[in-house]
Amino acid sequence: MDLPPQECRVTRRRCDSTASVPQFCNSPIVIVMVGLPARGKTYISKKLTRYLNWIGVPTKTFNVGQYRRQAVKTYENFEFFKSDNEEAMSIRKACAAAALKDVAAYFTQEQGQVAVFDATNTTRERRAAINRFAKERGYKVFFVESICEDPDIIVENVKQVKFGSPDYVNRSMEEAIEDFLQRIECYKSSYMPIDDEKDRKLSYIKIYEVGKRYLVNQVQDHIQSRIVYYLMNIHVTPRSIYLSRHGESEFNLLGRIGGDSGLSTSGQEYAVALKNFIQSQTIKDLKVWTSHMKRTIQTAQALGVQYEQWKALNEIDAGVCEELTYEEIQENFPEEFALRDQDKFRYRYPKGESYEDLVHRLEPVIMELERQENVLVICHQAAMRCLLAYFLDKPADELPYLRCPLHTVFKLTPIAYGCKVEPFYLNIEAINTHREKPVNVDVHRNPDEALQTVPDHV
Ligand code: BKE
Ligand code: F6P
Repeated sequence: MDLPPQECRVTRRRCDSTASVPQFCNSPIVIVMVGLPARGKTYISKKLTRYLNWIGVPTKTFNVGQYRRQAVKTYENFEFFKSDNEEAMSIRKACAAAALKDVAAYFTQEQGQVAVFDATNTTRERRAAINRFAKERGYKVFFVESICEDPDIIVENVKQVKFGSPDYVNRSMEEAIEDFLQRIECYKSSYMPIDDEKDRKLSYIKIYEVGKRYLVNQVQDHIQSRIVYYLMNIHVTPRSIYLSRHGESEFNLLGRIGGDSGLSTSGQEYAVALKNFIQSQTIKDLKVWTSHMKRTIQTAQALGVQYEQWKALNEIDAGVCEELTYEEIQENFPEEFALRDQDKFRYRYPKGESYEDLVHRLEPVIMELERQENVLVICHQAAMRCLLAYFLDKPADELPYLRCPLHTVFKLTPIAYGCKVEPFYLNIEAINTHREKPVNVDVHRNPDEALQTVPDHV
């Protein structure tokens, strides 16, 4: 049987295929979570999804628990999860099937590339069914199993995330813990961990005790290798990450972008204010990172502690527009100026960089931030927007417009599945360098509109 050549995802080149299942040049991947309840499956799913989206791989999590809460509006107690509860069992099966159907729609209709199937998937039958579903459609499957027996970690999980779940509204913490521990028991009799021998053909990573040990098997491609690397670098030790731009620079005062100027008088005052702020926070083993640019190094020097310079943290390279004001760019390069407003994330300055380039340059910084504990990163407007977008899960179209005013520290603290963000304006006046997305991007019709800005602190 002759089938038409399949269109290649991503590159859009065409490649030949004669098989009866779709043969993508770049097959979609289903990441299948495996493990008892309260083993961090949702945590890993959400975090991995956020990372993959940030590096430009369209990814979505499908949490079967959410489908179950849609199907059964009020959760009574753990008895729903008993293996002999046939009615509940058929509802749970239907929910898993509905979620899988949505996975397929995500790949075919929404250009998704990775789907994270977040459910317990603790039986070999269930995993085999998912595998069949995927193989029939030409998807690759990668299992991520979390194995953890530490009772303190499990109770802490219930306290941090399960207690706040819709299942336990109007229940006390004690009731929630009690019920959830019994819920875990319901799964134990049928749980078949991924087996070294029986499952030797599957692609998987088994994570033991929140990352103390790993077992990796049959990694099939680049993305799976990135996933494994990422999962081997994350940790759950409490910590905070502080993000700040350098103090106001001489070029900021002149409205010029890029360059390598030093701090203005007000910028130097900020460096001192930052030192006092950091001291007031009493942070254990704080590491300080800067870029290779004078303005971040001068800001760090005022702190009087060791710092590490990262070239990857340098500001976006504006190429031929370096050292110009926005007005001068609009005058000298009107087409370029208009193009940037049309797609600020993908727009690349001639002989310079785009925000997309910047995200790729910053990926090793993010990976190392995942490995570290308390870190203060002193960087630049565009670089800070990219880092912030990772932590706050902001999409590419919002990223270049995130507000990162001068003289303001953002304190990021992981909580539950996300990240708490607290901005601290250190009360040293500074120029506003934020340029709004113009309401009307057709700059030829109304050239002034593209230059409108609003102050940061209103
Ligand atoms: C690196 N993790 O691999 C990891 N494990 O509650 C494996 N119980 C597992 C985890 C993290 C990294 C994350 C959580 C968790 C867990 C066992 C857990 C977790 C952390 C915060 C909120 C909810 C779950
Ligand atoms: O104006 C300060 C600055 O850091 C410039 O060096 C850089 O080109 C610019 O901000 C990035 O912001 P935007 O992408 O909004 O132009």
